[in-house]
Amino acid sequence: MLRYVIAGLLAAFLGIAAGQLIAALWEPAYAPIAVVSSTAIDIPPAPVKEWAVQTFGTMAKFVVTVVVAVAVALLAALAGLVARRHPLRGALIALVVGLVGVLAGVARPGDGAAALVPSAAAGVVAAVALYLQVRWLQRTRTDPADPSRRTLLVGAAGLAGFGALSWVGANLLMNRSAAVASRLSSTLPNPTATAPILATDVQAPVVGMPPFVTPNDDFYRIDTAIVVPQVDAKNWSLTIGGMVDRPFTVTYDELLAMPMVETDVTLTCVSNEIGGPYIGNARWLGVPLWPLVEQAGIDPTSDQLISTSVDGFTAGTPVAALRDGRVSLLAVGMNGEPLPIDHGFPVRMVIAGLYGFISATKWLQSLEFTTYAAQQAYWTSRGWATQAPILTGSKVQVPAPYSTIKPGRTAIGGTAWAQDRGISAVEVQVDTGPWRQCNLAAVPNDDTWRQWWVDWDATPGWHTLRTRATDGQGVTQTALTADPFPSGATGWHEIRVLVE
Ligand SMILES: Nc1nc2c(c(=O)[nH]1)N[C@H]1C(S)=C(S)[C@@H](COP(=O)(O)O)O[C@H]1N2
Ligand SMILES: [Mo]
Repeated sequence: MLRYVIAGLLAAFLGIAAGQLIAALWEPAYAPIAVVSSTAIDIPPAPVKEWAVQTFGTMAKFVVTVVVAVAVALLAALAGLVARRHPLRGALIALVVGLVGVLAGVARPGDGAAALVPSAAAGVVAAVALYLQVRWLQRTRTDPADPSRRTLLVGAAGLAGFGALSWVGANLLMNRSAAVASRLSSTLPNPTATAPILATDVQAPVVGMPPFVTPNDDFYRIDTAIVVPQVDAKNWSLTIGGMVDRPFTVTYDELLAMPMVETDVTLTCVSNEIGGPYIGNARWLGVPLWPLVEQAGIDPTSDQLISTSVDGFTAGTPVAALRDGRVSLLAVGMNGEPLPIDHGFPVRMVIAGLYGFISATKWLQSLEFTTYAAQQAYWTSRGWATQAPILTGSKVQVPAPYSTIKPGRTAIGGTAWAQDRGISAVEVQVDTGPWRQCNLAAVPNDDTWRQWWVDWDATPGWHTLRTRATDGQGVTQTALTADPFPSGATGWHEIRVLVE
C-alpha cells in the first residue's frame, strides 16, 4: 500500500517539477504553482478573502499555496492507491489533476493558450511517471525475488533527487529571469549633479593602455556568492537601523525618486597583489549615502556601519570615514546602465578610498549602525583589518611584462591610484638608473586612478622597469613589501622586458 502512495506522491512531484522547469525556461508567469495559486486566491467570495487577509496578512498567498499543495498531495496519494489495481485509472487521475492547472490557466484573463502548456505538461509527466512506476512495482512483484527494500529506496530516492534538481533549477532560472526583467525595465533618473564629460586627456597617449573607464563586462568581480543573488527590484527595500533614533526603509522606486549624483570612482580589492588585476574604474550613479542615513539620527557612539547583502555577506565601514565628506553612494547605475546583476543589482554601496570588503556591498539589503566592539563583518571575523583605506599604488602596464620590444624611443605607461587623496606624482626607474618623473594624464577627481607615461630610449638587453607613486598629500608609496592580508599589499611594482 505505502509504496503505491509514495509512487503517487513521487509522480506528482516529478510532474510539477517538470511543469515549473518548462515554465522557467519559457515564461515564468505560466508556472503551474503560480497559475493555480493565483487563480485559487480569486475563487473565494469577497468576505472569505477579507477574513483571510485579516487573519493571515501578507501570509495569505502562502496559506493558499499550502492548501493547494495539500490538496494535490492527497489527490496524488489517491491516484497511487487506485493505480495499484488499475494503473491506467490512476494515471488518469494524475492527468485530471493536471487539468485543474490547465483550467486555472484558462480562468486567468489575458494569458492565452500558452499559459496552459506547463500545467498540461505537469499532468502528462505525472501520469506517465505513475504508470511506469506502478508497472515496475508489479513486474518486480511477480519476480521470485520480491524487490528488496534497498532497491525500492534507491529507486524512490533517485526519482526524488531528479525532481528536486529540476525544482531547484526551475527556481534559480525563475529568480534569474525576474531579476533580469526588472533590471531591463528599470529606467535610471537623470542625475542632479552630473559628472563632466570625460575629456580624451584622461587617457595616456600610449598604445596598449587600458581604457580609463573600465567597461562593465571587463570589470573585475569579487564576491563570496557561488550563485549570484538574483534580486527583483520590485521586491527590494533597504532598511536603515541599529543605533539610530528613527529607523526607516526605502524601496527601489523611492530611491530612484531621490536626487542622484553621478561620479567616477575606482574600486580596488584588498586582496589585489602588487601589479594585480582587481581594480576597475566606473562612473557611478546613485544617492549620496551619508546625507540619507543621517536622517535616521545616528547615535554618536556608533563607530561602525554594517551593511548586509541579500546573500548574508556583511561589510563594516568606519563611521568616521563616512562623516569626513568623502564620496559615498547608494549606487544604482554603472557606466550609464542599471547595475549589472554581477555587480550588485539593484543597489550597491560605493565609497571612495576604502577597499571593497569594508565599503562596497553589492545586492545591498540593510544598513545597521553598530560598534566594532559589538559586531564583526564577514572578512573582519576572518582576520582582515577593520580600518582599510586604499593604499597608494601604481603599476607598469606598457610594455607588457616579459614582452620583447624594439630598441630605440618608446614609452613606458601605467596607472597609479590613491583614491580620495589623488595622485600628485609618478616616477619610473629603469634598472638602477635615476628615478624619473612621469607625465600625468588628466583626472576628473581624486577618487579615480590616474594614467601616466614617460619616454624611454630602450637599449638592447633585459631591463627592469619599476614604478612608485606619490599621493595628493605628498606621501610616496613605501618600498617595504607586504602581503594583501590583512590590510592591503605594499611595495613597488616592477616588470622585466627584453629589448632586441
Ligand atoms: N554582497 C557582496 N558584496 C561584496 C562582496 C561580496 O563578497 N558580497 N565583496 C566585496 C569585495 S571584497 C569587493 S573588492 C567588491 C568588488 O566589487 P565588484 O565585484 O563589483 O568589482 O565588492 C564587495 N562587495
Ligand atoms: Mo575585495
